Amino acid sequence: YQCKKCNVAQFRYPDGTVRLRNPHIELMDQDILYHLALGSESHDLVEMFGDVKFICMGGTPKRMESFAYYIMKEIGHKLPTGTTLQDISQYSYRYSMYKVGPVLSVSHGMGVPSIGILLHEVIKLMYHAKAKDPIFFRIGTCGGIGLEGGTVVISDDVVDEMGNHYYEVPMLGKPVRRPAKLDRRLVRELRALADPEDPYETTTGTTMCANDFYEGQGRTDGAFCDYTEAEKMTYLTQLQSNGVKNIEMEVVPFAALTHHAGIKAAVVCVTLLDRMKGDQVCAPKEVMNEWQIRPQKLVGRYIKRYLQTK
Ligand code: R2B
Ligand code: URA
Repeated sequence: YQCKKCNVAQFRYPDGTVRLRNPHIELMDQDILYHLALGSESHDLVEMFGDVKFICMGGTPKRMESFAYYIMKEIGHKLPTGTTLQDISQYSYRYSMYKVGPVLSVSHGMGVPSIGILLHEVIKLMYHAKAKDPIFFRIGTCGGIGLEGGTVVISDDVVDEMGNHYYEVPMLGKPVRRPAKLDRRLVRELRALADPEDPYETTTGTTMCANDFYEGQGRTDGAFCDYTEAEKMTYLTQLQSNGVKNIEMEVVPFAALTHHAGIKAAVVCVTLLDRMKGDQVCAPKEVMNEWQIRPQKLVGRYIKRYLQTK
């Protein structure tokens, strides 16, 4: 059933472990998580990942490595002496994955297909590992609409470029739609963790997921452009009046596939620019690096609180 309060489909086993909506998996001799360089027979997934509680995803391997080190410091996790963090999925040459106690930090690449593949495999990983009530976060970057660069946006609703609230995947030649919904309670909890002393704004709103960075986001600085600056501004203004606060490229499958699996999930992104003022991402590297830590701090605070109250 679907929880009225939090929006999430309750599709887990009573002990909180992840159930798969796929009868084939348990009939297979082994399940190879190809893009993670892991397998249900080649690895003891329960031993390796059974204690995972938080899966944090973001676009780049480097950012997810630094998040792993950041969260290690925050939760006071110690590595065995003489060891460093290892990229568990190193030999997939696709995604990077780091584990720090109950936290997994995984890169998802850019765009819908890339995060879609990762979600299939990470959800199966949680199933094989028998992890209990895992919570998924996407900590990312985005373009803001009427928001200064460096603003943190917690997504409370999700749309695609056509204004749809679902993820549509062609299966066997037919389109299948899955509702793209995020956990409302988690949005409130994250928002409450924003520090009023922070020298930047943390807000909530609708996030639009685009399939392209340039024309798909109404930019005029791509290799091609068939509309005018005025038409672009009309479009962005329209989005703004529909409650869209930011544009990125993964939120629809992220919300839809976690919801379909009955997994609590949230998306926290920092704006790299205000799209009402321009298209080019031109903030200096150091400034951008500081901005990218902001969603990590908020999610880090959530994880820390959660572990302290347990
Ligand atoms: C935000 O940034 C990337 C594009 O630059 C994309 O992955 C996203 O969602
Ligand atoms: N990521 C996006 O998808 N769009 C932006 O404008 C900035 C980052």
